Amino acid sequence: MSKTLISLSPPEAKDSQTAAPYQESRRTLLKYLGALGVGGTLGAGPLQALAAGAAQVMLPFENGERELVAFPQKRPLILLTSRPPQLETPFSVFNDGLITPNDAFFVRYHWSGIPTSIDPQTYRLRVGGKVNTPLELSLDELKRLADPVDIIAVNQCSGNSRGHFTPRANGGQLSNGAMGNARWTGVPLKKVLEKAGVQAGAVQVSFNGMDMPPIEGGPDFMKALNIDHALDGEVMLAWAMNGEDLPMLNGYPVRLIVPGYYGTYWVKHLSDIHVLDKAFDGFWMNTAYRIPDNACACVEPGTAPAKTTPINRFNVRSFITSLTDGAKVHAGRETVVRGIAFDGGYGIAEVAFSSDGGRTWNAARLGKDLGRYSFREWTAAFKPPRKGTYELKVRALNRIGQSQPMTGLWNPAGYMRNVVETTRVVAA
Ligand SMILES: Nc1nc2c(c(=O)[nH]1)N[C@H]1C(S)=C(S)[C@@H](COP(=O)(O)O)O[C@H]1N2
Ligand SMILES: [Mo]
Repeated sequence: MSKTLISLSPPEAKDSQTAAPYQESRRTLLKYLGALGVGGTLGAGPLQALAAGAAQVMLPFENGERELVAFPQKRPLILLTSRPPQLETPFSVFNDGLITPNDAFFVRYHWSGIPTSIDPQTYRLRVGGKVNTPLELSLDELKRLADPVDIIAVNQCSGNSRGHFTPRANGGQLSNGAMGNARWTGVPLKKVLEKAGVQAGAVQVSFNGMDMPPIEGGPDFMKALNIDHALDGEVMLAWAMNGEDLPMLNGYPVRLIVPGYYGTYWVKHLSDIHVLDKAFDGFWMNTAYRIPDNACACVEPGTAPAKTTPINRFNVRSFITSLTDGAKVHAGRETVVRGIAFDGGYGIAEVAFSSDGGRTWNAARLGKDLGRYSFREWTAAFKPPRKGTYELKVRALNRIGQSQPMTGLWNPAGYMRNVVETTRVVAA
């Protein structure tokens, strides 16, 4: 299976952006598999190698066996589907640093008709609809349209952690790796829309990328934002991620960045921006990516919501990254536990840590503030007084008082999971 996957979509155009990385990544995979050796241990979060030498992992839920596969420009990542590519970041990566490396960043697509080589010379971004001057911008023109801006922001899939829902929710059975934090460089969408001149009566702006459904009649992946959101100065058209061109699979050459909002809005390979005088009514806004329209975005497990609304901002989440389930610690000795927290852009105010299953909580120490859309590091001292099993929990609070539920909330699509996570460790 891996063989088919890594040879997926070989580059056609020699001068394209993708040619070298495609070859490079084949070598990387071979190197990686070699390095794994017998009994290949990944040291990878809650993941354990399944079989000797096999690049496989076991996610902590039923049917959680997955292959690790290296796609172009990517290190081996957890394979959910190959057509379209859907790759999850091994959780251990989140303990390596607050910024998720480009080659470890998760990948999500809806249709298999993805671009495999894009010529930056002929690429054009079209801006049309209710504007005074429709635009057709080359990549260079876009880069020179305004002073470039940088933002560190988390991109998280609506279905991140879906595999952990009880009862199980339909959709890609992901663990906690469909998220990542990167520094994005580009220009504010506002500047582009101003250049085109938004006409009075504009209501929404729709976004389309270069990928296409492989079957006729399949709804093209398109998203929309309200006009005031599109003009807020923060929504951005990015061409760089952590100081490099966007990887092909993360939206080369340009993608939308919608800070604090679920990844579904972060349209990749952006080709068309359309200003509308009414709400966009495409499938991916009107039917898919909707949540129960109530305060918890949840319903009684197994039931359907009476009313839904488009998914929007992240809720609050936090994770322990330095210890994985089943890890061993020393009784009577202090361990510094570390992790990450984030929310939809209000900023993390507090992180609380418990080593007794949530009976008592202590404030964790917050790390450097990289901006309110970024992962925030936290650390907490943990000194298990005696031998035995300890249930570690972490709970974050944002600046507007939102926190995380102690038991998981449920919705039919398995979106927005943000239960207080539990890590069991053994002191010996
Ligand atoms: N063109 C295009 N953009 C897209 C999608 C897609 O299918 N096609 N999927 C969206 C979804 S649901 C998510 S979660 C993010 C994932 O971004 P990533 O693949 O860079 O991690 O891309 C978004 N942008
Ligand atoms: Mo997503």
